[in-house]
This record gives sequence, structure tokens and C-alpha cells, in this order.
Amino acid sequence: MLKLYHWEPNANSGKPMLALAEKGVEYESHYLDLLGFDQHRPEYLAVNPDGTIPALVHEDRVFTESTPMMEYIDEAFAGPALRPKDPADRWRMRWWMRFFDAYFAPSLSMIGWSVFVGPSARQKDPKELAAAIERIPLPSRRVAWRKALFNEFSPDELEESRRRVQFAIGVLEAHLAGSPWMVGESYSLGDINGFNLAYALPLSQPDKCNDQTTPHIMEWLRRIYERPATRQTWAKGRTRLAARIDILERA
Ligand SMILES: N[C@@H](CCC(=O)N[C@@H](CS)C(=O)NCC(=O)O)C(=O)O
Repeated sequence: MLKLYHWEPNANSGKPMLALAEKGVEYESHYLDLLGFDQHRPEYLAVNPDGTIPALVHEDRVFTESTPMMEYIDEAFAGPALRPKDPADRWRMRWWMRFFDAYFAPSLSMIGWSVFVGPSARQKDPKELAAAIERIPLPSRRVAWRKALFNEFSPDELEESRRRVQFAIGVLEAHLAGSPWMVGESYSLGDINGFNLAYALPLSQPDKCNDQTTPHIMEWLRRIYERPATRQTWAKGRTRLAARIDILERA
């Protein structure tokens, strides 16, 4: 049986969820509450010792890292192809995915952790929080949690993230003005990757992403939102994070 350990359909967890839905592949869903630190519990560390989400288990092998995980899903299962055949187009798709993962995501994530994850998790008992931080296996994630929980992102760091988000939105808008999808004429993992990052931009960055300033991004987001696989995937969301997708409903 195929198992996916995931949180909300959002960012990294949403990538394999959406890829599996597009291919029509059934899986056993294991929802982990990221804000409840389920990802650091021993049961999950036995699956992914890094304590990060998502993780896919197929035929007793564990797959981590959401972007190569999507490539595995596309390759290993039947269903519509989610990668272009042409080698240059495939390179271009990976180029976009690298841009999303290495440049856009960390900046957007820092803003998200400072305005959503930190304040939401801070509601818990401070002793419980300190113990939860101690259980985090990866030092880099421990630092990220500490910064979010104790509001330690510096104004300079946040400003630089906002600048990068603005830059990335500009790059995306310029590209989509000349192309319906991230690569060529068909929907691919590049779009799935970008959508998971960008679906809530009109809500989280309303001054930077809106119908007037970025009409091509808005149209691309709405087209992806209207796909049955996207509807089905976001219906699995349990919190107001995933519910933000309603912003893409056409008036
Ligand atoms: N590069 C990894 C990143 C995984 C990751 O950091 N996931 C976040 C959620 S989007 C996480 O598990 N955070 C929980 C934590 O750090 O405790 C991937 O793409 O799968």
C-alpha cells in the first residue's frame, strides 16, 4: 500500500498530494499536525528520522524531499504524464522547480512562519514548547522553530525575504504573460510546485499579487484551482491555512 505522511495541502506536503491526485493514484493518508509537533514523535521519526514532512512510503521504501518525490510519483505510477518528454523542456521544468524551492520558498516560508506558524504554535504552554523544540532532530529546523516561537526573525531578514518575494512574483508574472504553463503547452510538476507556493499570494501579499498588478499569475492560479485534482486535494485540508484557497474562486 502506498502511504503519504503529510500536513495541510500547502507548500511541501501539497506537492505530492496534488501529483498523486492528478495521476489518480489512491494512497493511505497519514495527516500529521505540524503545529502539534506530530512530525517529531517517535512513530514518525521511525519513518523519517529528519522529522520533516512529507514522506512517501512505497513498497517498503521511504521517499523524502517533496520535489524529487513528485518526480518519483510521475515515473512510478500510471496516469497522465506530469513531465514534458522533450529533454530541454524537462530541464526547464527542473529549472523552475529549483527556482521555487531554493529562492522563492525560503523567503515566503520565513514570512509565513513569522505571521502564521509562530503565532499559532505560541498559544501552547511554554514548558511544552521548550520540550517540543528539544525533540527536533534537525538543527536547522530547531533554529527555524525557535525563531518563529520567540519571534526572533530580524527586521533585516524579513525585509530581504519581502524583497525576494516581490522579485520572484515579477519573474513569474513575466513568464506567464507569454506562456499558459510553467513549461510549454501542458500542465506539469513545475505548475504543481509553483501553485503550492503561490495559491494564497492574493491573500498573503495582496499589494503584490492581484488582478491589476499580476493578471497572468491570477489567471494561472485560477486555472489550476479549477482542476478536479486541485479541488479534491484541498478538500483534505483541515485548517484555515488550506481554506485560503477560496480566494481563487471567480467572482
Ligand atoms: N526540502 C524538504 C523540506 C521539508 C520540510 O521542511 N517540511 C516542513 C513543512 S513544509 C516541515 O516538516 N516542518 C516541520 C518542522 O520543521 O518541524 C521537502 O521539500 O520535503
